[in-house]
Amino acid sequence: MEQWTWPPRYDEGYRPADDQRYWFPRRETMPAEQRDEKILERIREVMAYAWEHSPFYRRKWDDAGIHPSSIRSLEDFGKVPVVRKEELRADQAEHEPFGSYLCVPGAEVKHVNGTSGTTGRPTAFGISERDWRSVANAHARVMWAMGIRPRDTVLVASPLSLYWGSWGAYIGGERLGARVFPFGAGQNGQTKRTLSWMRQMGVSVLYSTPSYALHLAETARSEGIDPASLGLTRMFFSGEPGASVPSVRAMLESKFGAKVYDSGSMAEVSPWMHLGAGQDEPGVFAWQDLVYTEVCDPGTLTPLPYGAEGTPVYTTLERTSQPMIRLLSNDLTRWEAPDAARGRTYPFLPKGIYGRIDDMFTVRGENIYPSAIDDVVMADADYGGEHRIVITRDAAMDTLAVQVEHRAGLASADHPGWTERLSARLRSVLGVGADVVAMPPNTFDRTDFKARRVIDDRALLREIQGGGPR
Ligand code: 8LE
Repeated sequence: MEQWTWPPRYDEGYRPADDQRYWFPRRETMPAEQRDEKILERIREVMAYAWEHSPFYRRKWDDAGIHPSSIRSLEDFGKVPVVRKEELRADQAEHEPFGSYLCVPGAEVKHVNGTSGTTGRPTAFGISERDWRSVANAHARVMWAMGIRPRDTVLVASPLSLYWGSWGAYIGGERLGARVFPFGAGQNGQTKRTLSWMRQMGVSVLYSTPSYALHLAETARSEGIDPASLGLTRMFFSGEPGASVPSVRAMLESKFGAKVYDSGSMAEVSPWMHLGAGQDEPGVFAWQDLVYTEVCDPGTLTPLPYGAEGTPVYTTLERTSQPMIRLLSNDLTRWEAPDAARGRTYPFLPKGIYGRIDDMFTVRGENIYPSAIDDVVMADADYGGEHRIVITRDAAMDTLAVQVEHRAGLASADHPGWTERLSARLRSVLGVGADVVAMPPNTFDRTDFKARRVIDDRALLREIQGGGPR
């Protein structure tokens, strides 16, 4: 049952006893150095496979003077050039519809997903049946680590369309033996209907984005329903920072009275839950035997040691249709060495993924992530449910303003004191001041999916000044 081979083989009939902590005890708890030896073997196999089947990788590595047989250590592997999303997009435009990194005959592609395509050309994911099953098995394993069991009913409350997030959660829950409920999200009036279906079906586990769960809680309140009465025991999230942002996590836990788990990397490297399931604590493990994760310097792209902060670079070890070999995420995180005290001997990302490097901005020399601002304002007792982060250029100096909804019932006489308090807290956390502006409750749109809270006037300014959009 517990095999670890290339290409992957899974026993579809296997399921641990309910009280077993690990789905695959050996793979999850083996000494990390032993696992690394196996990972190197696997990487060599995956690279040899891609070399044989993909003109994209062969060309790329040829240009860099690399052959799979020259990779003799994980350090050697760290020198293999990264793949950027733009390259995948360009390759797909040239080699419709799945790109020359598709390593199986087109007829073997049985599932199509894709990027939403809000920026640039959308990318299609062509997934073979074998890969679909590998992802289902991997996700079942990570969801097991979150404490999800066959007795659970799992509600998928993200869009069931091109988005791999929803399908990954769905097939993982199904493989685990739970009852799965593909309700989706994003249609008119759907949030209220979600609430009534949740109650009727006795949903015990929710999957969505953190923002949508908060929206769901708010909608429940406006319907006179206490979200804690919905009966959720667990909630797991992906798609955006939140589940490992302390105040967002605390808000989710307290509103729903349920345990919160973070997960998620990028759809391209599904099983995307290979970053997932902390130990009833914020943060995620990097399940290295599923997708090998390196944290690299964002400038030089060289791998960084444990303890460092950098950008994750991912390599799928179980994908055969569109394997990703050193895909650059352009996200930011910090990672820690495996610690046997955690049970699973995987590296640990204590704050999960903070956000995208592109979303980071610099005000008076300080690098600021929107998720750090979320953490401060959402921890406040008078926070009303949404906020916006506005960056403007004022006389050649970048300034930061945060418009924050206050809770209903906060007297207007209390607004100045409140905004000053928030401003002081932001200053102490971010190192720069921010103008905080009090806004009435329900000023801003809520999201069914991923939040977009940053309004960057400087980008507009650059565009007007002729630089064009970045
Ligand atoms: C912080 C992982 C998935 C399927 O849920 C997803 O959102 O994939 P997608 O649409 O390719 O978007 C990937 C990006 O979402 C990442 O690069 C990262 O910026 C963000 N993201 C996904 N999960 C998390 C996340 N950011 N924490 C997460 N748990």
